[in-house]
Amino acid sequence: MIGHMELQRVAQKILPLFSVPDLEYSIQTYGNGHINDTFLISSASGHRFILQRISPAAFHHPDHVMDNMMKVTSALRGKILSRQGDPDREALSIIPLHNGAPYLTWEDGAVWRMTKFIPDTVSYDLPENESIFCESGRAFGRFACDLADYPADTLFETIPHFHDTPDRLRLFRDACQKDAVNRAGTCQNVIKDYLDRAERSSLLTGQLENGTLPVRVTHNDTKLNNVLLDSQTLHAVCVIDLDTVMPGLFAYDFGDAIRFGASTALEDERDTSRIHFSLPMFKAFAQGYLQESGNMLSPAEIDSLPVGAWMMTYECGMRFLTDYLAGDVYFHVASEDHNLVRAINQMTLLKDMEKYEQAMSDTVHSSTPQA
Ligand code: ADP
Ligand code: GN1
Ligand code: MG
Repeated sequence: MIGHMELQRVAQKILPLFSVPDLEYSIQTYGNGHINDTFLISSASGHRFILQRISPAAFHHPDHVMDNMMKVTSALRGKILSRQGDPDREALSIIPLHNGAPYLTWEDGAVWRMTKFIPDTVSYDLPENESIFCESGRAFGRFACDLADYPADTLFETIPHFHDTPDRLRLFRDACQKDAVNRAGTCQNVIKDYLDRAERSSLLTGQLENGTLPVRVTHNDTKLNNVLLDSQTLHAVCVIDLDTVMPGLFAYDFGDAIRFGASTALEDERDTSRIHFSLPMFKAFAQGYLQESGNMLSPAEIDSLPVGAWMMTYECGMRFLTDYLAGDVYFHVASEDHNLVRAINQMTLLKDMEKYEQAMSDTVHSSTPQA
């Protein structure tokens, strides 16, 4: 893995190749993403940009990521303009290189891209109140509507089988068996918790395969910190982190947002007594999401939303545990047991969530606008 100093050095070196107005910029690491390397680029005259190295560990075809990103941002800009919005604030804007190319491929093969920094916004790792989470629901609901007429089959699958939970289970079983860095012995209980739930892993993929649930254009990584809110009004401004926009199910987007934001604790909280499922937060997100998108969801899709919450929590926890067993090759980690802590955290949340299945179902039905 490339070190931090080396990344800064490359960032410094490639900066003049991008079409930015000033000659001198400071570079600082930015944000709390687990995948890409993100830098804030600022000049004395006040120009700011986001420079990112797309993670080669996560994305094996960064050209596909950029192709999707260009298509999706252009479609979103069209929708934003048609409702008299501000496309430079409500959508990501790609800054090309001086030679017109939309991104840079560095000598080691890694892809770097630049976007306009969207000023006067905040992103949260935990919703401070229900209205913040409701706004995030609105943002993803609007995102779903804005891309509803976009042909999903023209987008690349930037990570094949990304939310194919049975496939994630297969990779998890492989990692348990290989036990590449001799860690399986230390976490048998949590491994068992995940394996005990294997039977439910195909609930969504089964309905996708038999046509009960339609393929949609989805974001697939709907964490609260992938939405920027206006720092004054706290209204949702822009959905970011478009690397995994591809064909998927609405249940994935709804579910992943719930997994992250309807927990009373951060994803890497170690003290399991602090981790609970929050039904009020679930309600807030469901209301925001369904107010915006409810009219276009089929009855089967509405029914699938609580299943999505369960599935995304199960799947993400299993992905953390798989990465722990493989020696931390995918997610950024800050300590040796970071991925294990996250996997235990997600399992704790999942067990609590399992008590609320009926309440979740009642909530999505009562939050859906009547036709
Ligand atoms: P990752 O895939 O690693 O999560 P993101 O694209 O989500 O990377 O970026 C990481 C963080 O950087 C975001 O959570 C957000 O706080 C910030 N960020 C990214 N793009 C922008 C932007 N255009 N304007 C302002 N902040 C941004
Ligand atoms: C990653 O990129 P970021 O930090 O927004 C991951 C998601 C996980 C999430 C868990 C491309 O999201 O799938 O749910 O971490 N993104 C990718 O925090 O794997
Ligand atoms: Mg992100």
